[in-house]
Order: sequence, then C-alpha cells, then structure tokens
Amino acid sequence: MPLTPTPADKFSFGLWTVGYNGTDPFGGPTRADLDVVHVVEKLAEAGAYGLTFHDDDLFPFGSTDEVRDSQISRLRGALDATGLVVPMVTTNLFSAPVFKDGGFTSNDRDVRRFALRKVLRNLDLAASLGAETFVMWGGREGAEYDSAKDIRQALERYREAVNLLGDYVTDKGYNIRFAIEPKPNEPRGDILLPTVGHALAFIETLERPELVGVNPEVGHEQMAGLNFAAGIAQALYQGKLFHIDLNGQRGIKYDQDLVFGHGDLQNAFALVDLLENGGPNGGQTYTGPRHFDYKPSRTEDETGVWESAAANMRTYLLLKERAAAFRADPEVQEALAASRVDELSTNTLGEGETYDDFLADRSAYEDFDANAYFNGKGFGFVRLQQLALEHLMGARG
Ligand SMILES: [Mn+2]
Repeated sequence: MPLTPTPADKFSFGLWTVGYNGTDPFGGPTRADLDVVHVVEKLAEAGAYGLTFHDDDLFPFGSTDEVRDSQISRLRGALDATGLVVPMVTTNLFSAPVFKDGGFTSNDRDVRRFALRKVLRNLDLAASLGAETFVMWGGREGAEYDSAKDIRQALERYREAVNLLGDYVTDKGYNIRFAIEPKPNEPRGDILLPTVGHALAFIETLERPELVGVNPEVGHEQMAGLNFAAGIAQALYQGKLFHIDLNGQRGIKYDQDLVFGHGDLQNAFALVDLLENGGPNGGQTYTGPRHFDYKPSRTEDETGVWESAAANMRTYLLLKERAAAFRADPEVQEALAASRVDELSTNTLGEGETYDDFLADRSAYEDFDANAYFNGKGFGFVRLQQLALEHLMGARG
C-alpha cells in the first residue's frame, strides 16, 4: 500500500495549523508567519488535497475591502496553479476582543448581530470558493461563571443563529452544509455544546437539521475523557459526520493539537479502521476530507512544520495499511467470529416476532439459566485487542 500521500487520499490542512507561529499563553511567536501562497504550494507539493481557513487567517480582522480582495485573489491564483481545493471554510468568532463573551451567544446583542454578519459574509466567500462544508467552532461561546450565562437562553440564541444561516444558504442556493465542532473547555471555562453528544442533540432542535452535522476533533473529545472513535461511530450512525478534525492529545489536559497518532495511537488505529473499513462489520462510511487540525510544536522551525504536516499524512496512511492487514488476517477473522462481533448485527427479536410471541418464548426467560449460561466461558476480547495491537506495531503480516 502506497505511503506517499496523493490528492486522492483527501488530506486537508487548516491555514492556521501549518501557519501557527508558536504563540501560546506563556510566550510569543517562535516562527515567522507563513504566506498563504507559500502554504498552498508546500501543501500541494506534499500531496495534500485541500486547504481550509478562518476568514481572519487569510486577511486580518478589520481588513479593508482592498486587502481582503487582494488576499482572496492571491489564494485563488495559488489554488488554480496547484490544483488544491478549499473543501471547508470557517469563521473566527473568538480572537478579536469584541468576541470576549462569544459571538452567537454573547450577552451583548450588538455583538451577536455583528458576529452573524461576519459569518454571512464569510459564507458568501465559502460558496464562491466552492467549499461544501462550513465549520462552526464556538470557542468563546461559553462562560467561566454559572451566574454569568443563562445557558438555556444562550442555546436559544445559538439556535436562532444557525436557523438564520440555514435559511440563508437555502435561499441563496449554496451547496453548503454546516458542521458544529464540539469542545469541552478552552478558551472558555466551559463551552456550549461541549461534546459530540451535546451537539447531536442540539442539531435535532433546529429548523433545518438536515443541513447541520458535526466536525468532531480527536483532542477535543479526549479532553473530556471520551473515546473519540466511539463518538465518530455514533456520528456516522446518525448520518451526521459532515467533517472531521484529526490530531493527537495525551489525556485530560490543555488542548495539545499534536500530530495525528502522537496521542492515543490505539484509538487512532480504531478510528482509521472505522473510517476506512467501516469498523467491525465492514462498509465504507466516510468519504469527506481527512482534515488535520493540529499545531506544529513551537519548538520547531519551518522545516519542522512541513515535517509535521507530512507526519500527519504518513501516520494516517500507515494506520490505514495496518488496519487493512488486521482485517485480512485469518486469525483476526477467526478471533472476531469467536468474540461474536458479527452477532450484534442480528436483530434481538425474530422477524415478525411480536411482544406476545416474545413473552410466550419460555427459552428466552423462564427456561433460560442465566447463572449457568456462559459456564465460565469468556468472549475473547483481550485476545482480539492483542491481535489489533500486534498489527498496529507491525508485528504481524
Ligand atoms: Mn484542538
């Protein structure tokens, strides 16, 4: 299996990822800012397929129309020259001081109106560049203090905003869907829609739920102590995996944005297996961009930036290769069968079985000897996981 990325792999990067200059809450930049044209050229050279960006990544907040137009046309020129595409665009409603209490859910109504206008303008840009996904990460939509934010009203304002955006893209005929990106905290003490599950529940309250899905990020779910691959499986199950942010995180701490696989590697293996092979019971499940939302560590120079970008893609391709070997191993197939992973696909009730039929089935309950049923026999899940681990380590096949 080829380990050299090509556009067919659909790898995309945020302009803010490779463009991260090393600024953190404790120190200033360690690298120079990168120009968008240079980024597009380097990503194309590395075999990537797409570039994504926040409006403020491309042209600084408060830019004149002239600067904005010039940056957009420089981006268009680089895309045309390289064949790179812009599959996703997102709006920065978190950096400018005016958004210190949020954009869609600031307590201040004038800020909310300004934020919505900023997003509408950015939607026009996204559509003009052919982006089909519009991500919404509400990093400032939250609070530090329970007394400071009426959460129910904040959700109502969030809903009002997303409903308006849904009307707008529908009336304009834009081929754009929205993807909400959950995160539990940072920069706010607590952020609204903190996990995939919260976001999925919120989406069902919207006027056009079909236009809205999720953009889960590895590190964000892991900051909440959750199993990322399991969250992705539920998003897929509900038809809501509209986009994905791949990176690495080591446990419940600040948002690390490490290279994909440089955190919980076993969960990354399970994730790639799910995305590429559909998980235990097979079937292709996600065809969208494999988007990396990471930050090259501030210890690195520009060479390290491009090495880290390449590392994301290579790790993904290695995991894809390892997952294929895992699936193809007869011993794995035998272990999967022994663990009865497939049996979970069988309906619990028989075809046409009513609850009356079910209640009449004495073997299901009255004659079922729950205490003796397994006779001490186990499922063999540990053996299966060890086979996965050995494939992941390249110790088999
Ligand atoms: Mn992150």
